[in-house]
Amino acid sequence: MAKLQAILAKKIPVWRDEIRAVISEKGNKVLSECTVAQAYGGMRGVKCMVCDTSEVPPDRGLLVRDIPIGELTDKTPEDIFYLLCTGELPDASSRRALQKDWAARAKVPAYVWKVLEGMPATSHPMCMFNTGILVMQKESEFVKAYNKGMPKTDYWKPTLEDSLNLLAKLPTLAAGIYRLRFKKGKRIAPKPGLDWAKNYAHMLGIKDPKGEFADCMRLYLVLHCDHEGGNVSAHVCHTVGSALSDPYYAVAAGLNGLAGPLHGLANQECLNWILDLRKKFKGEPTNEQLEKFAWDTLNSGKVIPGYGHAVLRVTDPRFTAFRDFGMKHFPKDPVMKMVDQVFTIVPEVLKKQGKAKNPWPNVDAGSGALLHHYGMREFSYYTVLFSISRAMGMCSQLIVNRAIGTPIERPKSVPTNWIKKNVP
Ligand code: NMX
Ligand code: MLT
Repeated sequence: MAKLQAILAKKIPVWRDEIRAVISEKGNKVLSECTVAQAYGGMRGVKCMVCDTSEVPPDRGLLVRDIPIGELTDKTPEDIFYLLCTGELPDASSRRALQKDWAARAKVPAYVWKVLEGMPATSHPMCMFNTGILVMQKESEFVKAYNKGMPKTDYWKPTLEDSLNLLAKLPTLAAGIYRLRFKKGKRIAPKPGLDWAKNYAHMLGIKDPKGEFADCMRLYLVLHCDHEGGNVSAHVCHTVGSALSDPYYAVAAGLNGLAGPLHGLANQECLNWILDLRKKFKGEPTNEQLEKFAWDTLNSGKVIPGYGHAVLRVTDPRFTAFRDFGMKHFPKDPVMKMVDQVFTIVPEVLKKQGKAKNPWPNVDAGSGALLHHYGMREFSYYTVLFSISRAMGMCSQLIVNRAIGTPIERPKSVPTNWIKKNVP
């Protein structure tokens, strides 16, 4: 991908100088403290890593390279990947170049399908997706160049190459898994000339006479792109990548974290929760019934999926963008209406309960309603969609980290006895 490579080659020496200067000027200054409660509590709020691709200020939500995600909702995933990697939105010719590049690399090797076809018919689509990525590890250009003894300063180049190869194939892989796992018929080949998101929609084979579903896929792939460096999937990917494991290993590792119900799997859980609610009350519940259902969930020791966040303290702008899309295209859809009704009731319930630090909806609270509307009703597939997009964030973080020479991740742990003895 000559254009992206060229712009990175220009920017990377500048980033390296900038970081060297920051470390030399502020290297001994304290960024954050870590209390005993934080060490036991998932390191919440401890500022101890750097991520330049995106940031999540608790009161604003996702900024991709300083641009609020709400201002990027009309972009394509190609725009977003370019922005994540370089800090700039592409011009039309750079966007087209990336589209063409991805299209040229989109074919998934035949051996991948053989492995996936051999998996149990009840395998979770996330397990199939991550297996598909891992099986392709043998293609890694990073491994080849590393084994030849490339200099450290070049690590980012084959990392970019692996990232482009991998990202280009993800829609083909994901669509093939959808059709295989849910018995939708033969795989549909990518169509020349279509961009990443449109091709994905095309290969899924969902009826789309007005092109609205393809636009929904575009939005989906844009909104889930990245969420700074500390979320489970990004952090895992970074840690694995810091051992110089190649992007196939690192991204698959990160996505295994995204497959957890407290992280990306919440989107499947969330729609289930809403549909259970509809089933229980045989249609739209009253506000009182909804409130009681929310309390019953909490009192049974479960979380309300799609609500709360480890960093955010406001309504997630990604939720707002999905809700706006749904309200624009199908305001009367019964599930969409329920997403809205839940939004009016659940934050108040969570506030009353007083446990969750953030009572507001996160990205997963409304995304499933859109897919449900367009006829994609296989909930266990929803996190795969999240994954295709989030792989852009993980890959761009890997590229930047290799470029700036981030060392192996190795924080210090201490035993409980050490804390008892040494912390006054
Ligand atoms: N429903 C019920 N209880 C909650 C919720 C919720 N939605 N959110 C937080 N809490 C509880 C949490 O379980 C904890 O309880 P306890 O003290 O008994 O352990 C307490 O409130 C304090 O938790 P927080 O500090 O507010 O949240 P934390 O940073 O630990 O966790 C999440 C963040 C996102 C894991 C949590 O809010 C949650 O489990 N939400 C529901 C699952 C979800 O929507 N996950 C998707 C997140 C976005 N994504 O895509 O990754
Ligand atoms: C994400 O998009 O990764 C989630 O909102 C989780 C997080 O940021 O912790």
